[in-house]
Amino acid sequence: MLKITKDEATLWHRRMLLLRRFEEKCAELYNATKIRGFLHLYIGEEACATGLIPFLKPEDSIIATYREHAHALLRGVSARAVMAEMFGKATGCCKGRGGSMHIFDKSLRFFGGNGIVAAGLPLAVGVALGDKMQKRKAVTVVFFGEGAMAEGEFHESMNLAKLWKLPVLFACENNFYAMGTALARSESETNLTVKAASYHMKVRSVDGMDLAVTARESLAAINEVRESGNPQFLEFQTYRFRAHSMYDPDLYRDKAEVTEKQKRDPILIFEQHMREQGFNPDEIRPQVEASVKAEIDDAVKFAEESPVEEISDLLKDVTTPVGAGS
Ligand SMILES: Cc1ncc(C[n+]2csc(CCOP(=O)(O)OP(=O)(O)O)c2C)c(N)n1
Repeated sequence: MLKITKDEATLWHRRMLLLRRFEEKCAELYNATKIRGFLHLYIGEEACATGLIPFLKPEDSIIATYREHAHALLRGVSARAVMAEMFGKATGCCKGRGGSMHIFDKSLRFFGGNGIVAAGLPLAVGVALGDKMQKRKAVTVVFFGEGAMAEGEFHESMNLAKLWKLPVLFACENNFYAMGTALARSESETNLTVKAASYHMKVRSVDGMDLAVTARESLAAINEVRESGNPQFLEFQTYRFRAHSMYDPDLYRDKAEVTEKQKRDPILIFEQHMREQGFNPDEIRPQVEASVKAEIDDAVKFAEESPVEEISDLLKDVTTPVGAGS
């Protein structure tokens, strides 16, 4: 791992701890029925987005899936705006109309949050095409699960991105399960980089549990996409520690498998790196935990106290098809 300072180590450590604690709080609030609808947690996968998003520039764009709370927070959507959105409150980033799966912030070029598997890929191609046509030198990153690679949209998007030379970084978060379906049960080719390489773009497959690796490889990929203006494919091999969603009884995998994978918790792996660099995480952690807790408590209080949207605003921002109604 590259040498980093104590302040840098603390910052990266805090980023992952914020995501972990934020989502643990979301699970608690979901069970208390404060958060309704669907809720998909990213717990276990934190090193993927944490190793990538901080390296993006303001002019770059991000598109994610329904498992996107972490991505939004890392991009700078405030914990208040994300939490209020999940509560369905008017102060949420989408006025409470989107909920957990549709976190969106145009000002940060964070274009969702999307409930449809693989739907973010063609959106990313469109955003990158728009940038290219308007001569803006920017990178579009699209995050998706390996389940999206069994969809036609994956192939159409990869094909057009390469054919039209678009600066898209296809970032696959391979947690080896698409809902209850293990990779080998849904893919004839389980080596995802083989599929991606058939589109003649540079591919990488990296350990998605080790922040030192995800950060190094993501930075390289982002720089190369920016400089070349061409797409690339980056696979993070990762694992989700929680069920697919809060509704999922998680019966398709052995508990022993989950326990085994939890030994490679990305936060613990990073703490080991901290020790190797001469910093004691046990000394740093209490302060970081306290500041993370304060940020989350503030977000929950804000969401609790915020109003829901006025009924009179129900049709505001709703597009009426031409010719419909009177
Ligand atoms: C087009 C489409 N088909 C099916 C679903 C139902 N569905 C929701 S999540 C999911 C699994 C997706 O797995 P993956 O892409 O690997 O992402 P992960 O949930 O593992 O992050 C499926 C099949 C959907 N939302 N959209």
